[in-house]
Amino acid sequence: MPMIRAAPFDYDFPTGRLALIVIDMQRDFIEPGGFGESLGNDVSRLQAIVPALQDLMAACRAAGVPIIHTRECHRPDLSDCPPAKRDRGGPALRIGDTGPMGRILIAGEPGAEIISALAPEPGEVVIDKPGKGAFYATPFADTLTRLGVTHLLMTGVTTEVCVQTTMREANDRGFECLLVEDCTESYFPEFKAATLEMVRAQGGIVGWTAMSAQIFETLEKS
Ligand code: C5J
Repeated sequence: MPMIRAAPFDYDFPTGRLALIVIDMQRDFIEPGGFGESLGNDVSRLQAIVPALQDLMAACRAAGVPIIHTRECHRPDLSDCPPAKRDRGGPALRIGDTGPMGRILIAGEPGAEIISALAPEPGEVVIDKPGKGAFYATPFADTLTRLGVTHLLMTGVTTEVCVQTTMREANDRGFECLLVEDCTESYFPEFKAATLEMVRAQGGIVGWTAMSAQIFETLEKS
């Protein structure tokens, strides 16, 4: 079986049982005027991973590796948004408020859309999720089962919030997860670094990490 050179050790690359997971590459997190900026963050940091993620998505599409996208968003009536999530911290714009890209983190609004540079292609699954993790209150688990997937390449934003939560949820369900270092980003560089360390510590207690170059190398050979 092909392997990806990864940390803390090589990662199996079972063609046909692998999926690329792209977490929350939405305008609300990545562009000025959205949810991320309303929380006081510098959103330009997240834009830096877009070219590497574009290349990885193109390589996966060419190799027939399915891509599953997620979007963190809520119903327009906010019935799936707990007040604890909406009110905590008193942000300048709360979930459901109207900002420059429509209502913040509401399904169907411009800000909740995936950025155009990483737009899903027809036939790719897009999971709308009300939580930080992609398994909570979504068909994500059923989708992975339907596709026969056992190994997940994890990417997207933010590393220590929705990406890490989803990776931990997946790990608990028996998936083998690899976090792609140059295809994930945080508003806080030290949180990204800590997440990479904690994922691969203790013999890969949550999973693996590797740069996208290692994945391209293996995709080309497989
Ligand atoms: C956050 C996310 N950071 N997608 N969401 O609130 O990580």
